[in-house]
Amino acid sequence: MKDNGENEQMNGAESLVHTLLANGVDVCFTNPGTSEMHFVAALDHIAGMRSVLALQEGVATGAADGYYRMTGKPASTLLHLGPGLANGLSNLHNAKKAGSGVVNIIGEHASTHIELDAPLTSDIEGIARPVSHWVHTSKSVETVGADAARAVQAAMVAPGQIASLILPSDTAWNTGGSAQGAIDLPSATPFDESQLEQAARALSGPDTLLLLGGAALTESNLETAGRIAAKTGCKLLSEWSNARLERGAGRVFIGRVPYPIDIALKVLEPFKRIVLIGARAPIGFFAYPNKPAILTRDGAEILTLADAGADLTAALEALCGATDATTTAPAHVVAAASPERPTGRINLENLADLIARAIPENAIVVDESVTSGRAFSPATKAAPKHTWLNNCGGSIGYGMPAAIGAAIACPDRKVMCLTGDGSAMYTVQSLWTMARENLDITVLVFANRSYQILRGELTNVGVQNPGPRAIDMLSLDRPVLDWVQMSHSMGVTAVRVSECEDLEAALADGLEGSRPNLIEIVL
Ligand SMILES: Cc1ncc(C[n+]2csc(CCOP(=O)(O)OP(=O)(O)O)c2C)c(N)n1
Repeated sequence: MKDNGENEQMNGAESLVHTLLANGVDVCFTNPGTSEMHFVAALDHIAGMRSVLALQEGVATGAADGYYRMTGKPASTLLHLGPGLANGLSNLHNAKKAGSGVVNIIGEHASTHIELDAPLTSDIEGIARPVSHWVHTSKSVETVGADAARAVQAAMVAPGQIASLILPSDTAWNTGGSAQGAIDLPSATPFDESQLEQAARALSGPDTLLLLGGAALTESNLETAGRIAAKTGCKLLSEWSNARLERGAGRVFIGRVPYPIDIALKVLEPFKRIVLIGARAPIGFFAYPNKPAILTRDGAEILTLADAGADLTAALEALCGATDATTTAPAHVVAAASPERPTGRINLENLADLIARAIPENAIVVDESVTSGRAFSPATKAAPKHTWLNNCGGSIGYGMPAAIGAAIACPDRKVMCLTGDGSAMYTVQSLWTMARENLDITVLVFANRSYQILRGELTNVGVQNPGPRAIDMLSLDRPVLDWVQMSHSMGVTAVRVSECEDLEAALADGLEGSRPNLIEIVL
């Protein structure tokens, strides 16, 4: 970093880059424009920031989400004014719901230019606010460094927040910038100790549930939960969407509250008392005519011991002590097992088995498989140890971008990206970034050539016997999407398979190398 004497010469963009680096933000997922050129120039001559170009902003913001989940520290994004930010909103929404920290740097016109209402002028703060916990526009070059430090601080509020720093181009190009060194980062808030005794008393027997989410799902926290379950007889479940779940042989298995409303109601019906640690009380993903929105039984007693921003390890350990379970062996520890080798035409059951057989030790699995993945959780539970990432905001197009962020965060781990064909089309440009950065990602595209889930949802909302026009709006087969050609055109090798033997061979090939590759699975 330049010393104080040289700060006189530092422009705002340089003070921003130095400050981000000093505060541990050393990756930038970027799609810049003219108003961000000084930031680009600063990245060019200040060493230390890995800059990753994305061809659509949703790729950049989704990658920042995946990166935070795997490192626990924010990446930055560089976005071009209001429209560039707007393209990235969907995956910022997902990141916000996942509790991921992201530092968005959004270019703005020079302050003297805004009043002229040029074509790209927009209400950037207004666009940023719904997906951000913290929004600030730098007022002058002198404050850019301090503003950037506050942005990192805001992004690190547990479990992780979205910080959006808007940088007018004159604050970037003017000199007089001052870099801020490392600042204190916030720590998690304490859990609610006043609920501890009641929570410990509440858990007893199979009609009681310990429901976990967020940072409660690490390997060691799950082990603590397993001890509590063994001692009290309570059931364990996680939320439907988990930002990061550690699973596999040797770990405590935890199921998820199911997505389909009728099944979720059935699974939750038995529980009279529920203790929440890092999770919210279960609600329906959507409202459906004549179905409840609250998924727990009437009169269920629900206690929140710790919300997502609290110290969840401390909460679990305290609960373990209060239930006298500290020396109890954990329940639900999974023994290693592998399904039989399937053969013949691929269907949803043998697909799950093939994936379970292929997951490498220590892999990261990014899951946006939608209906094709309904059997994956039970089938893969005894695979070698791995990390599973779900889409937490329900806005599709998160999978391939999050896989990029995870691969950049963990270059020594294999990443498998499981995605529906409909979902993958939203951020298909991800393939180009995977190729350019030579990331170790194997993408499995489930080509059922339809928005299959919505066919089921038609029935769920009470539409009987949908006609051809309704079905046509949910069909992707006119024309058929050619994933092999698309992938090749962006520099990623690809194969198409429809038989188990071919998928098995393609997975072995793809996972053996360290280059990105794609397998189109025709269902
Ligand atoms: C941004 C966004 N647009 C639309 C939707 C509605 N939606 C939910 S699932 C889905 C289709 C998913 O298709 P695909 O990934 O092929 O999975 P499948 O349903 O076929 O299993 C759509 C369009 C959404 N969730 N998010």
